[in-house]
Formats: sequence, C-alpha cells, structure tokens
Amino acid sequence: MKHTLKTASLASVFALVSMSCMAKEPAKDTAKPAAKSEKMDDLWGDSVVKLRAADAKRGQLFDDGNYAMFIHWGLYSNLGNKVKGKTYYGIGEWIMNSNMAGIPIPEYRKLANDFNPVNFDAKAIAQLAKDAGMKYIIITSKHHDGFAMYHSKADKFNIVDATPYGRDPMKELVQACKEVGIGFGFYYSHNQDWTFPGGGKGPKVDSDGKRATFDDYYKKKCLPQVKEITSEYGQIEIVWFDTPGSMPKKYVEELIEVVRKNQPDALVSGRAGHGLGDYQSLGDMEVPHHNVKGLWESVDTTNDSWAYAWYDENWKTPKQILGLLVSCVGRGGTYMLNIGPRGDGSVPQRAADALRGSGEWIRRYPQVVYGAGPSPWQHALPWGDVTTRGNKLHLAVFEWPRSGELHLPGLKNKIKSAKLLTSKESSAEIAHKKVSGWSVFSLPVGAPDKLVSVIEVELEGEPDVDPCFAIDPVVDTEILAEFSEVSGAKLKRNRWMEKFGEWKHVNQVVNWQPGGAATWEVDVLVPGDYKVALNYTGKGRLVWKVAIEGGEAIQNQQNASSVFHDYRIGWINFPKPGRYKVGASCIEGDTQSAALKGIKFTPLR
Ligand code: FHN
Repeated sequence: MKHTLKTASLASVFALVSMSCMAKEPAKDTAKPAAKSEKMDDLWGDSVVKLRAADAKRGQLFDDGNYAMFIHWGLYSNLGNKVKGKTYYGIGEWIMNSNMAGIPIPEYRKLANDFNPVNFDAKAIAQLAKDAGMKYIIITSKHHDGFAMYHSKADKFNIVDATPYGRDPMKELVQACKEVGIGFGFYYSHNQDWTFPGGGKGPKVDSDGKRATFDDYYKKKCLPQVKEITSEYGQIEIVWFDTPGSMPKKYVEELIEVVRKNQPDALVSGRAGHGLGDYQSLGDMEVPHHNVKGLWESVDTTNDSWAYAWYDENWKTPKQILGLLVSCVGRGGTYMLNIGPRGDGSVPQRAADALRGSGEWIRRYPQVVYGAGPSPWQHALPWGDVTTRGNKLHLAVFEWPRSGELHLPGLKNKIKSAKLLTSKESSAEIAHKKVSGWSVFSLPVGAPDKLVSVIEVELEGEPDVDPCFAIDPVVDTEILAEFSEVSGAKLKRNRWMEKFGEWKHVNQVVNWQPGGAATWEVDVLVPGDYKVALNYTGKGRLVWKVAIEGGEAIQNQQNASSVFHDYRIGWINFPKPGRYKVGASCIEGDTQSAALKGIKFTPLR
C-alpha cells in the first residue's frame, strides 16, 4: 500500500501505516550504484536458492558446518598490493586489473618465475582451520588472473609448470584436511580469465594473433580444469564458482553436470550463475540483519582484502569474528571467513591469532554454532543474539548487563531451566522470572566469559516468540531503519566499495516527503525517560522529529555529514510499560539529502 502524505502530523502517519511486528523482508536493491560498482555487481549474476538441507545429502554440509575457511592465494599474493614500489589499495587478487595496477599480461605471466612459496605448510593451515572451529576450507584453484594453483594439464600457467616451486600445494592441502578431519573444496573463476585467450575480460586474440572466443577458452581451459579439480583431489565438499557475469547458461549447465558426475555430494555455489547453484551466496562482506530462508552463506575476510595486501593490518578481533559468525547462524546461514596467505605461503600471525581466539570460544560452546538453528526473534537483540537447538535457546551475550539482570522480550514458552554455561561441561543454574511478558534472568555482575557469555534456556515445547522489537531497560537498543514501516519516504538499499572491492551495505530511509516517517513498534518494560539518537547521513543542519503515537514528540536540529553517525536528538518519555509506535521524520533542512539508518534508545536509569 502506498500513501502520499500531505500533513506533517505523526498521528496521521500512525493512522495510515499498517503495522506488523514481524521482521520484514530485506529492502529491494533500488540504489543506483556508481559506474564501477555496477560493473562488479553485474559479475555476481543470478544466485537463486534451489536446494534445502532436507532435499539432498549434500545440503547437510551447511547443517553442521556453519563456519568455514575461505583462502585467496595465488600469484597476486607475491605482490601483496605493491607493484614497482607503488602500493595499490583494494582487494589484492585484482592487482593486475586496470582498476588496480593494470599489469600487462606478459609482465604478469613473468611473475611466476619468482613465485616460490617455500613457507607454505598445508598441515599448519588445515590445523589452523580446525583450531578456529571451521568445518571445511575452500581455496582458490584459479582466480580471475587465470593462474592455476594446482597442477593443471589444461594450461601450463600453473604453480607446478610455471614456477620454481614445482609442487602441487592443493594435493598437500587436501591430504592435510583429511588428516585433521575437515572438508575441502575449490574456488574456481569460471567466467573471468584475464590471461587466457577468449576468457571473460581476457585477451581477444591468441598468441598467433587469431581471434579467440569465449567458447575457445571454455573448451580449452575452463571445462578441462573443472574436470581436473573435481576428479583428481578425492572427495570435495563444494565447487565455489564466482562472478558468472553474462556467461551463457549452456556453459554453466555443463559445468554443473561435470560436478554432479564427479562429485555427486558436492555443493555448487550460487555464484555459478543462472540460478543453477545449490545455495545462495550473499554479497561480499554482507551479513544480513533479518533471518533469511533457505540455504545460504555470507563470505567475509579477516581484514579488508581477500588476498594478501602488505599494508592491511585491519584484522577482526576474536569478538568481532564471533559477532559475525553468531549473526550468520542466528539469521539461519553459514559464515565463510577468508585468510590471504603471503606469497611465500605463510599466514599472517595476527589473522591466525584472531581465528584461534574465536576458535577457543567455539570449543567452549559448540552448541551455539554447530547444528544450530536460527533465532526465533529473527533479528539480533540489544545485548547479543540467539541460536536454537530443539527446545533450547542459546543466548550469546555480547554486551553483559552490569545491572545483574538480562531481559529477554516476547518469549511465550514456559522456561524449564536457565543455565549460565561456564565451559563445555559445566554450568550454573540461574534464577528467572516473568515481568510484563518479559523473561528476566538474574546474573552475576561480572561476565563469566571474557569474550561472549552464554545462557542456555530450556523451554517447554518449541520456541514460540513474539519477534517485536523491545527497548532494553539496561543496554542501548539500536533498531535499524530497515525494520521500520516507511510512509512518505523510501526504504532503499545502498552498497558501495570502501576501497576497490571492499563492500559495505546499508538499508536507509530516503526521499523524505512532508509528513513522511519511519515507524517502529516497540515494547517497553521499564517506563521513564530514554535518550534518543538517530543514525543518518545528509547535508547541512537537519531538523528531525521523534514522536510516540499518542504521546510525547521531540524535535531538534543537528548537523549532518556524508558518513553515518549517531546524532543525539533528546530525551523522550514512555509513561508506562507496554507497546508503543515510535516514528522518526526529517522535517526541515535539506530533507532530500537525509538518509536514516537507525534509531537508538539509551536508558537513563
Ligand atoms: O571478484 C571476486 C573477488 O576477487 C573475490 O574472490 C570475491 C570473494 O567473494 N568474489 C569476487 C567478487 O565478488
């Protein structure tokens, strides 16, 4: 239902908006990306969910293996984003591309002469993945640069035939994964090949100057290589095709046939194209805020680049890694986190340390991650997130409430027991009570786990929850604009590259019309004053109004900038416990520049 609102009154907004507390579908991608990002977007192609875990044996990988290691490693790793003394910022595996250093093909090929990854230690990498709690490794067998990191008979531009190293590291890694008991799979760039004649975005003529077509590349290199990687490395778990772009369907179909024939239990990534993959791979570095149905994964990096970049020390901490992992599991998906080994094969120590740090936590609380189901709240909660196992909830508390009480809204079941887990084996029973429909747990004032503490709540029956947003009486509550009902404005998905290839995603409310509002229904347990802040971008000084339906309205002018930032608007009063509708509107200033990302309530108690 669309409404054009002429009046600035929020009361009329509330009257018109049909509210639902259910988490809504993510915003449609209506943003018009910049020319460069449009090109990269196009490369992702279709990625439709086809397979459910129940439908096929191969889907079971995602049931138990909610966490995996991605590895980008190739000739480009030897450059580490520095070419002839100049540093290029962005994703390292694109270094030869004109968006980065623009290295001519003959020059790039010559790099193989100096590629000698003598410090590559397959056992150490497999052990790292195991220690990190990851269930399988997916590694680049051939990226867009066309260089094969295994012994390919189809093209001599590979690590065995073209480098002084002369060994097939993939044979060693497959074996090492087997030994430590984790799965293995190959990334393969099927469409883009920048160095082979006829490959996607590659040279259009061969070495004799004859015209080369995509079909030539496909028959001479792509198809034989996919046959090789699916038949010469034993059982593999996934073939992770990437960036199908406009690759014709018949080729993708044939490649999938090859995978099915050689590896009947292997999953095929959604980025195979044409909706033919087995599961959906979300945008790079994208972790959804709403639960997503079907089989899906998020892929992300331990720092900013996929492949090694010498300057990139922007590592995620163990707590950040756990935040992203638990978010993915809580939203119903799988998290694949990348490392980029150096050109000599070694793994940057800080990446390894962060992975081991989060891995130790997973060993303490494996039930939060492995075989765990999504959160019945369908979104994160102010203090953390929830995953499920049958009739048990696992509350992963990222922000420990110092008040000695944790508040869980909307749970309809009777609680059989609540325990604070202190390790894999031990736990302590904690007291709980129901107050105005909220479950309140008594906790020690200090968090028992230095990273993320876990409470296990056993329920009578399957989890039954009202997923309404609720304002926590102790910790800050941030609610994203994508969860609001929008009227007289537009919810728009925006994504951009921070550096070349490093994606950011945001759903924001824009195009504010007079009377327009983003409205949330919220539950309040503890009445009183709360500080309200809005997170937005825009130009100049903007006037915002925040109003409770039938209650207090506050407004204030605050500055804006082109970077999302929290702006304090003022204090607002919820007079008694219960449900409220709260609306935010941009009412004066350059309203067309205003983009609202979320609202935050801070308790004053
Ligand atoms: O272009 C590639 C990129 O280099 C990297 O491999 C990522 C990983 O998801 N996939 C493509 C871009 O989406």
